[in-house]
Amino acid sequence: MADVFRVSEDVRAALDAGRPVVALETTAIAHGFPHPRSLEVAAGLDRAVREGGALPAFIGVVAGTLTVGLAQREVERLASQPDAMKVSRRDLAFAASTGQDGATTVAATMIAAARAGIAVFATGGIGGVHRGVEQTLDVSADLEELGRTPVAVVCAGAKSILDLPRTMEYLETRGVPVVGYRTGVLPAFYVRESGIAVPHRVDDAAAAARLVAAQRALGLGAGIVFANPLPEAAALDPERIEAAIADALGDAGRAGIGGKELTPFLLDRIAEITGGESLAANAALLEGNAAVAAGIAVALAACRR
Ligand code: PSU
Ligand code: MN
Repeated sequence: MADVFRVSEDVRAALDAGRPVVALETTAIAHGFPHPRSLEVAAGLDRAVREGGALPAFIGVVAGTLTVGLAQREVERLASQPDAMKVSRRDLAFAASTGQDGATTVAATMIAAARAGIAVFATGGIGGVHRGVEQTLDVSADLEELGRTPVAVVCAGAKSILDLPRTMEYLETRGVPVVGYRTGVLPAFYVRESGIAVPHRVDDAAAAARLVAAQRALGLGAGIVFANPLPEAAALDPERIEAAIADALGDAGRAGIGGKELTPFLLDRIAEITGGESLAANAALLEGNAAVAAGIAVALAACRR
């Protein structure tokens, strides 16, 4: 069996030297965008992190090895496989033992980042409590991971394909700080405001880094959600997107989609219904989050020095 875990040399060297590193996931790329758009999005994320002064560390599973700091050809390999396994916590050992390729979710990416010693991670939106949870018990493993793994996750909130009030309740129960980045309201991915207040707010990278440092110094064990609204210019019309989400949820129900297939199914349908507008918003918010994460990683490296 190949090694189950590997950190690339450049990421290892940066971490050992105390230089800023930002983890990036691969599910949002491989399953969130059609090829070859996925390649452009990955390149844009890489650039945004570097321009922010940090080293990007894409995370994914390559031939069974959970890898932190994928080489460009490995990112391209995952981004070219829309049917690569979607790997969350429960799938990691199976992917390793069978030598498969896999794109890691927020949960699996947090696990790898924490193990490598990376404190800051940028994604698009976290998973959450699904609408209809009373029937399905569908709660993303991302929320459990946030409750137990000390990695700060910069995201654009969560999509309203989810039950956002219940997602916030769950995060509170699991002791996860949800922190608005320059906002007091939880963003809802394609739109800047969900109408739900967040318990905490920071207004710059230095304040965010102090919070990360305090959370770690207290040994609380949980992650942190930094919720960063997407750029104004990229935001979609709230009524249109809600209608698209309602249609997509209806289609999923009729098609009997559930489990790990549900999130990618909904994202695909929303992209179709909005004629690709949702993909443009998704790409813009990923880049915005990568830039904010880089700023936090740089400030964190400075406050550790
Ligand atoms: N939400 C998005 N875009 C995504 C995902 C979630 O808006 O790409 C992906 C992330 O990788 C997240 C995963 O970790 O889906 C959650 O899947 P599930 O709901 O099956 O736990
Ligand atoms: Mn689920």
